[in-house]
Amino acid sequence: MSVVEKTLSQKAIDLENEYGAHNYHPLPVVLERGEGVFVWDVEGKKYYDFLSAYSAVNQGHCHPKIINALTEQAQKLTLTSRAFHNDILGKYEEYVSKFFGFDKVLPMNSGAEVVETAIKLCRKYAYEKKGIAENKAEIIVCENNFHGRTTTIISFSNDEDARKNFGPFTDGFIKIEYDNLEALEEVLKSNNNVAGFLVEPIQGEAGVYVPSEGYLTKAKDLCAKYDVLFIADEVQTGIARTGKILAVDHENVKPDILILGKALSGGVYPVSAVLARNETMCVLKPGQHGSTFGGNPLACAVAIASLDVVQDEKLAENAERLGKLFRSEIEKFIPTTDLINGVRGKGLLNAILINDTEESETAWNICLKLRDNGLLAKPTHGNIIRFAPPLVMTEAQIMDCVSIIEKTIREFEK
Ligand code: IF1
Repeated sequence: MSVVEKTLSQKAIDLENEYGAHNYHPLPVVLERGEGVFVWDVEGKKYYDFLSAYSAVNQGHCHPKIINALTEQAQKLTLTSRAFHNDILGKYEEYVSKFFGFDKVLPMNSGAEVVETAIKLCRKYAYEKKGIAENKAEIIVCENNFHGRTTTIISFSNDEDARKNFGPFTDGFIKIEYDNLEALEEVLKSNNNVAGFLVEPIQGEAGVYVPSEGYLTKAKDLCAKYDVLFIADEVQTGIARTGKILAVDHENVKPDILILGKALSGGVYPVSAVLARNETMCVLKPGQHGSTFGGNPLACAVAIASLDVVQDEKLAENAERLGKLFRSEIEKFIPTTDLINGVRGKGLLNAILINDTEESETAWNICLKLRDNGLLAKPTHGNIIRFAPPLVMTEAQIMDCVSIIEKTIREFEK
């Protein structure tokens, strides 16, 4: 190769830069293949994936059972729209409803779509079943939330990058501090127009912020007391990621509305879902909500296989066990370095806190070094690195990853 010739990676990056919108700042690595907990770049270098596409690939890359379900269904029937029935939608709806213990499901595609769907459902329920005056419904949300990118969802974000110059915004949201029950009750007590409380059981984008023990139980109780729907966004925390099938299961909380996406398809295809009891879901009548691709045969086949894998391979139990091991290993390491302030998380959704400012480049530079050492992760904010490997990881592999992380931090100290 002559010195002027570009690497395959650089060519791919240049193409994205030239022809793609610049709405992302990816880590410079170009992947072409994935299998289980590993991905390979175009030069053939192998990495541990420690992001799992933001917890979409919980079942591991290209899981053979899921890929089989996809290819088999793809050769039979892919899309009918909801103008007609198809022979797998009902099967999937029964499977997913029973799997999570709800009466009914409403299938969509992306995470943002199901957050939108939940908001619409919650509002409609408030007007038609609770008697809130039209256009007066309010939904309580939390500071530093991340629920997606639509105009309505960013209306209640407090991330300036996500909001700036995208207005005008949607009204009807009240923001309170996360993990603060007094703030929640204060609003519930003083405002009769509250229809719902939308919350992430662990705040992912905020830096894997785990609320105090009992927060979700008490928040749910408060919602019940004031007749307000408790809406759990488990797009990132759901499907075994935190060591239980749902993160709310750690506190035995049953949401009134459950929002799922990402790993519902094992990262193979966009599949998302809203689940609720009959009384709530039945406010939606034909023509009032929908999606061309929502509930399509491919999505149904993929989602059934993805949930089968979670159950058959006991991924929740594995995440719980390996998560504890990971945090205890990192905790042992922390006193030996000045670079890490702490580790937190649940199951295999974890973050390490870097001893530097939010504006610093330290976490980014550590991620570049981790990449060089064969492990891919991405900072959230300048001083937090999220660690979320596929849940099919083995104990030996996670110990290998711990040593890569420790070695990288050591190199960094020099
Ligand atoms: C991106 C973060 C993770 C989510 C929750 C809904 C959605 C998401 C709790 C919307 C999406 C993604 C989107 C992704 C980055 C990523 C993310 F860093 F931004 F916060 F996972 F932590 N509810 N989260 O986390 O789902 O419409 O994207 O399918 O590139 O924006 P979507």
